[in-house]
Amino acid sequence: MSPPAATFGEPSSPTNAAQLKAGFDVKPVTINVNKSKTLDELAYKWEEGFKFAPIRESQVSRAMTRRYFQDLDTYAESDIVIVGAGSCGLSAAYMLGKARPDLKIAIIEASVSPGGGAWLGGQLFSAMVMRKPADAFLTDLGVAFEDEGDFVVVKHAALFTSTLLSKVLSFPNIKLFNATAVEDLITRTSPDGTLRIAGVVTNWTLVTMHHDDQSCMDPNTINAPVVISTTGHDGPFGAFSVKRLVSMQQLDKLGGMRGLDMNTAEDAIVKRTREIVPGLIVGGMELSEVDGANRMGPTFGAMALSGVKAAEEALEIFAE
Ligand code: 48N
Repeated sequence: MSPPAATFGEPSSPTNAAQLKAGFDVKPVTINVNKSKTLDELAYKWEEGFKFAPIRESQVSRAMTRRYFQDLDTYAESDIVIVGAGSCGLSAAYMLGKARPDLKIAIIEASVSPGGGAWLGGQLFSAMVMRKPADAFLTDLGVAFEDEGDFVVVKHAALFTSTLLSKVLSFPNIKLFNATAVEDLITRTSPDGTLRIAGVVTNWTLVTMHHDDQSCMDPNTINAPVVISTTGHDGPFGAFSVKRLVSMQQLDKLGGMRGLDMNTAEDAIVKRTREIVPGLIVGGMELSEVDGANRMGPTFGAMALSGVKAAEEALEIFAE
């Protein structure tokens, strides 16, 4: 049975071209593909023959799936996996993207929308405060701020996060897999019993959230010699890797995040960002859970600079 004839208006597609050649009764469809226009050429001329270039739904599906599954294949072996695309994880990615364009970096973010807690400053207020010297990170990133002496203020936290996100996503060697959760760690144990983290175990976040009511939804994996975990302080998804280290008896217990003390918290988080176990670097507020550091509340300089430090720790491993 010959394939259904393409009715007029159906755009030609590779299938049609092949069918045409093979003599199927597919009406030749010629389309006047608009050359790209400038916005000025388009504006206010909606009635003068405005028309989107034709498309076939399968072309959209193939454009998305081909690329996604190619990315899964490419990043199945990554050099670095960053778990959590909050302000710390994205800052680490930004530093690594700049320093090592040769490294393959996968960012795994459980939420559909990356950015973690950095879309607002505090109590849903817009402005974001960063204490100096974190203004150096904003300057490097190209984010404007108001200088208030010992601290600076970005007019909207979303300006910082969207700028950082756009810079990170523009690196050709970095791939963000959002709506994807890390639900375990890949481990290797050397003959002397030393455990090394060797990658992550992933699943769609919506799947991860339903393991209690759907059985046997096995995960996927990404191998990587270095994992940077920045999953935030304890919450539904937070402090993931350090809690997993406890459950696999690599840590006795978590120190638990202490009360709010800005002056203590930010220095501690940045200074202690480090490789907790071979192959696993922890930064940002996840670290407060393992070390029992204070929380800093609505100031974000430590998140950016903890990301800078986490990147340095990773670069040292690759420099060896
Ligand atoms: O923004 P967060 O939660 O974490 P950080 O450490 O980047 O920034 C913390 C910062 O926003 C604060 O908490 C501020 C400074 N307040 C401090 C205070 O005292 O209150 O981002 C963590 C990201 C989120 O986007 C999560 O969705 C994601 O990590 N995530 C995961 N992604 C993948 N797999 C997981 N298992 C996972 N767990 C969390």
